[in-house]
Amino acid sequence: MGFLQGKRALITGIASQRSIANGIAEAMRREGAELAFTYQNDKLKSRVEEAAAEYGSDIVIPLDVADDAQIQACIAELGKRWDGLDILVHSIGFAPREAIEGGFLDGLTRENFRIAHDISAYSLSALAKAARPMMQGRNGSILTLSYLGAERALANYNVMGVAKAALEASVRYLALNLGPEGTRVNAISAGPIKTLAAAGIANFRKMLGHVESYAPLRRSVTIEDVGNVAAFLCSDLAAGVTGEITYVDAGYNILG
Ligand code: 0WD
Repeated sequence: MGFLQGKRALITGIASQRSIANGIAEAMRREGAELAFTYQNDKLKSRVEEAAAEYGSDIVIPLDVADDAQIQACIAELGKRWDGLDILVHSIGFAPREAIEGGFLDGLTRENFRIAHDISAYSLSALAKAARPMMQGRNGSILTLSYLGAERALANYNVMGVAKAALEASVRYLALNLGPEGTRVNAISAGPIKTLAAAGIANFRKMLGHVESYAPLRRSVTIEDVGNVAAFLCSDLAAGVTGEITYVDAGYNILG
């Protein structure tokens, strides 16, 4: 029996086969969880429906986190199928392209800053708030995805790093707020993985090469590596862990 048997998980952020959310869905399904999915727009609908079918699910709900009404509608829709939710996976991030290339100030505008924070950071708390009634008292677990650029100044990551810092602080405040009702909140800080979101970051291949040469494990990580840790963190095996940022980066973050 898998260690997520009997758990129900909502997975956001599948945009392609390579999405980290796909690795997470695969591991959670393998461990026995029942899954539901969201898709950002009509372009992604059929892709997410295919992925869902692969994981034995027919719950596929539209969700653009930029829209408050869609956040409410998504949870309402989920509530028609499930009477409770055990796991919420937030695997969503976005910043306008010109803000994640060149110097931090080059692509900086009030609007780019707002969008990066709205989509990449605020959406976690907004989803947590909407899902709260469905998650209360179930030893539930919320998980998001962060990156080392939240705490170190990394070339090109720019405003996304500032948004990830807000995301990581949100993890701690959500953990404090939701802990008394039994819900845990954690993040995985993943090493670079070639996905659609990553392709938007200038010099991404160079970053990947650097990790492969210098990380203690001398390799980059895969969506399977991240998926396995995500499944563990959202399971009762991790019942004592909340408010944490867990690195799945082949050890890269420990380098001086
Ligand atoms: O190296 C990497 N790939 C890392 C990614 C290292 C460390 C962390 N991360 C984070 C990302 O910042 C993100 O938070 O992991 C999370 C998942 O990213 P991913 O799997 O690397 O990227 P991708 O497959 O592109 O999925 C992210 C998806 C979007 O994809 P695109 O590329 O189409 O923007 O987030 C979704 C969307 O499907 N997304 C939204 N979903 C709902 N509403 C929205 C939105 N407004 N915007 C983006």
